[in-house]
Amino acid sequence: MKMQLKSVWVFVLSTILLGPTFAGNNYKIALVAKSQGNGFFEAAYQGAQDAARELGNIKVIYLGPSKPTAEGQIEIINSLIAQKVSAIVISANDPDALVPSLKKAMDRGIKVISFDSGVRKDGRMMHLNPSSNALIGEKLVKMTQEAIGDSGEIAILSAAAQATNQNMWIEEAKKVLTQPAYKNLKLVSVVYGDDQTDKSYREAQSLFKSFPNLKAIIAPTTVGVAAAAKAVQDEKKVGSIYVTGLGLPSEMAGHVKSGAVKSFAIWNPMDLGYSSVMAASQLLSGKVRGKAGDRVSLGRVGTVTLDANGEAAMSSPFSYDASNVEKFAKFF
Ligand code: RAM
Repeated sequence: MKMQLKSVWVFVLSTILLGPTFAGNNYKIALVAKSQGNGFFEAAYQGAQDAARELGNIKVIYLGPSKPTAEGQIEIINSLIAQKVSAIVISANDPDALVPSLKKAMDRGIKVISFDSGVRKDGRMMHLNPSSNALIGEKLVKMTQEAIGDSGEIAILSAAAQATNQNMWIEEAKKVLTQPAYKNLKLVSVVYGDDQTDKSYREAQSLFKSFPNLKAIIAPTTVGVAAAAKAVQDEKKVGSIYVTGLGLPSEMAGHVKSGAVKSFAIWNPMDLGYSSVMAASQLLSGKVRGKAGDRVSLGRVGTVTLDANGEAAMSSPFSYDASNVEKFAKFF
């Protein structure tokens, strides 16, 4: 009896001193994608599960609306508040529209972090960018120049019109295009495929019709870049129109082989999901509060420091071409 009482006290004391992590409580973290059926987020979910296994005290649930809309995500957020999840890790379809519901979540003690596509500063505790936005913008323009040379008409095929990440990258790419080295690359149109394969494909076809001299499509979305490359192949435009952008090696290998794509880039989406859950767990333990200067450990990926906007970037974009695409296609 004496022994039993002692162990009860040890348990109570360790709970008070060490917090819920060591008291055996499980945290439920919701990973919310822009939409379902997108291989990028499925890969991020795999990484998120790796982080949960490594941490041991976390369960990750994966959700996303059927279409990449803010309304769909708001419904999901409201149900996560009702379920009393511990944290929401979300890639936003709109920087502003989710803020009221995410604020409500934070008021109820739920930790909120955006990853991939950001939420406005007051609607989350921190944001994890995959990479530096400026670097991504530069990479997109450089890959275009490598494909078509110094001059020609180019168009951008984006995801949803309100997507925070694509809009930032487009803004950065436009800045790069004003540099003297790129002055003859003429951006003629920006269109939106909403991260839907069919719509992206049709938007690419309309670009071919509207701009007969088009030489390149930049698609900073894994869904859009694969759909545009397929349209180039189907319409027998390989060699006259090149597609580049951000893609998954597993979805792009065939398009590199066909010649529709010379090169494209991406970061590791599994690492991004892993890092986001690692960051969420630091918010849950109280080690990170989302303040400028906070150092956030991303486990095997490294450590990042939050800037004045409560943001950090995970790594650099990596590019793929015929020399390495097959090798990475096995992973994501
Ligand atoms: C799509 C999504 C995602 C983006 C990638 C590059 O899968 O729009 O948010 O990061 O493309």
